[in-house]
Amino acid sequence: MTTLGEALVVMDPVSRGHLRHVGGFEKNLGGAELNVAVGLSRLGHRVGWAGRLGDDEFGKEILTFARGEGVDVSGAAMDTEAPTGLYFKEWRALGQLRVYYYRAGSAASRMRFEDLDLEHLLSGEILHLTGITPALSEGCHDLVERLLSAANERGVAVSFDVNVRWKLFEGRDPRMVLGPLAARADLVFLSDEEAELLFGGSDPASIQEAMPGTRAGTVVVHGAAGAFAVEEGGVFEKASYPVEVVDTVGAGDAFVAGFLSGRLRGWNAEECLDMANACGACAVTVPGDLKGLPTTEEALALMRGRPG
Ligand code: KDG
Repeated sequence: MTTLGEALVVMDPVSRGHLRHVGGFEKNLGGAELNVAVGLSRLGHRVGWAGRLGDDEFGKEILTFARGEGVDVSGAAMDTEAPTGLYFKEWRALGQLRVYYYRAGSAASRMRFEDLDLEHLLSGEILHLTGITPALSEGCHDLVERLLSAANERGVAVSFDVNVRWKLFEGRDPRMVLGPLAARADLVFLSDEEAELLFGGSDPASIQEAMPGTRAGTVVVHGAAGAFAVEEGGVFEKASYPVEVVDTVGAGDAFVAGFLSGRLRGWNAEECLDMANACGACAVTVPGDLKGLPTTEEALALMRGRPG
């Protein structure tokens, strides 16, 4: 399976409070699609990540890290004229999270459909994309549209995590950009808020009503309490695993990795949801966007009631 998107350096503050009062940062890595790729690799799958990185220290760090995690990065391009993007997290009072992006004009925002190695990207059973990429630039929006068409034509299943990043949509309506893209994916992941935005409701009945207007065979809505999947065969629900929450950023990507892992193993929707919840639960117990992504053994231990 393959994925494409922007990988970022993540600056995690060493203390809570406004960033102007924070004395230092821990440098980590993230980017929704990279998180999913690393998650799938840890779960034992062959996965390729494609993207564009600055030909700088951070870009080299991301490549080295992804390779070390067993992710195929042969679809990654290096840009000598634009930097690798980064973002800072800020944990305000009461655990409220803010993010500050330094990714405008990044190497990834300069990705173009014409530069893609389509054979490589469409070589797997599933291509995973997110709503972050089309928000990066007009060129990236065009890339996602054309990549979706190519995957649809070739019969490669597209997984699409809506992942609305409001800050990237200033002055634009995310519904206009993300709605038509999500409608062309075979498997769609949404939070409650995103389901309200694109499907007009976050309950199974609203999803069931909206689904015939889309290509999706499976729509998954996930939140802190649990998740449900809507398919032709019905609605399947699974509650979350209760764990000590340390950092929720990246939990959605861990969930997606778990669900896709189930799919690649040929599991049914309930089993996929269970794996997804277990991966999400593991991820939130460790600080950082992708450090807590579990191995298969760790996820299965939680699912079998034996956290290891
Ligand atoms: O889902 C986690 C991601 O949001 C994070 O790793 C960074 O991709 C990112 C983004 O655009 O916010």
